[in-house]
Amino acid sequence: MSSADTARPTPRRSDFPRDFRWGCSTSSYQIEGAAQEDGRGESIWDRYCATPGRIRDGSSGAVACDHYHRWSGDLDLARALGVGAYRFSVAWPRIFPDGVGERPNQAGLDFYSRLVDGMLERGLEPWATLYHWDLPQALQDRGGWENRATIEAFVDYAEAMARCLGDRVKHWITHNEPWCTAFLGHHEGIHAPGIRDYRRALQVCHHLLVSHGAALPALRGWAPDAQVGITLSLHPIEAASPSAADAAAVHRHDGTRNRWFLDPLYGRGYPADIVERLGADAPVVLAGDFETIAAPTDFLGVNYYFPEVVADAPGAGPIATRVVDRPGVERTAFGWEIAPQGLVTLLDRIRADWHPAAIYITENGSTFDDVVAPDGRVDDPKRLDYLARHLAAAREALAHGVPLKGYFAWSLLDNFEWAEGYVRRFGLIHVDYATQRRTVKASGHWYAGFLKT
Ligand code: IFM
Repeated sequence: MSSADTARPTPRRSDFPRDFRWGCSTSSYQIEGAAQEDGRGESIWDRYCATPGRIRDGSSGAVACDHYHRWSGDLDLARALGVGAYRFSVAWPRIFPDGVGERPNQAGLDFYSRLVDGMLERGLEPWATLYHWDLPQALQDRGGWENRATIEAFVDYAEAMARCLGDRVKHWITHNEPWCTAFLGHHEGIHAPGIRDYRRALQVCHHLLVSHGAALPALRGWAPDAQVGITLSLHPIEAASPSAADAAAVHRHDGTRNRWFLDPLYGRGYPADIVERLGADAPVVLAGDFETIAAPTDFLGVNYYFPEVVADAPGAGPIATRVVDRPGVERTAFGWEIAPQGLVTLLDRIRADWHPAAIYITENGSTFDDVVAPDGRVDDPKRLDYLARHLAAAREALAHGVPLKGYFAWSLLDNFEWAEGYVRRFGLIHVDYATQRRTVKASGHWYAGFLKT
């Protein structure tokens, strides 16, 4: 048992290097709303949400936190928490409503320009993510990420953003969690665009990775002094039992969850054991693709939420593994296991196996059923505890020599949690969606206090 897993550790900011980045993350579709304003085009999430039964509460991001109109107050709140960095994403359909075009939509560029200026005025370092899942529907109509032409469209979009913001944004993330786009969106079908086909998901995944590398020259060209990376959702994978079959299942599962992304990004191509297993389902890879994917980056963004425990499951899906619930462990309201020590395991392993120059935790957070008390306060002891324990885990990883350079809490605000709608609240700040009133939760006050120490 390490300090991260004991009751509630008391990490202090002074335990971390002085230049460690402290921030909060959000994403465009989850907070902005204003889905039809200033020339924004339709995104795949607008279309997906309009299909009955897709979203648990039947909602959409059409209004969300109305951040498009309330961004200034939201940045004030971020500043008041004491974070030094703010990670946001750009809605591609605000920039190219049809996905492509000769000229970007000026009103869309202006919005992000104002937003970035607002951050800089408040001493918040802007961290821009280019793709956090809101693909223009017009591109989906032409095959979406399955169509190789979307890579080129992404590069043009990346260039438009870097031309516009490259003088002020010094940290760029090409993609957020390509695993989710590819496999939740095209295999499990529980995210937009709602396709269920493993082979197609693998091809989508390949195009996402190629587009990441293909966009780097444009970003570096227009923002030469910027740091550029990609954010992955990664998990430590554990065996459900000591059996050899479960150990082999762990290796396969890790092969699709973690190695499938990290190996090509760090110059090794796709893992041979998985390619062999996929056979004819393996993606079409063109000459030069692996060189493109492996273009050097400045940092790796890691989103950590939970470990996965897997068992061998012959016949269950393409890699014959089954995720099982470890009994008797603490969980968030989403059912995700709370395992701060998993963060240490994961970071140690990334350092040992892929040696990134710098790692940022670009998301980490939890959802609980928060309520506003009659006195107007939101007491969320479990989220506070989660945060303190994960910061202690980050401290432990640093002590092991992991090149961890920053931590971004997910999320600044409660927001639209994709297929779960507004049922799940991940914010350090509570949002009353009927009134758009913001209330800093106890966990937010705790984070602010931590940042002041
Ligand atoms: O809300 C999401 C976010 O968009 C991507 N990472 C995980 C979060 C919680 O599910």
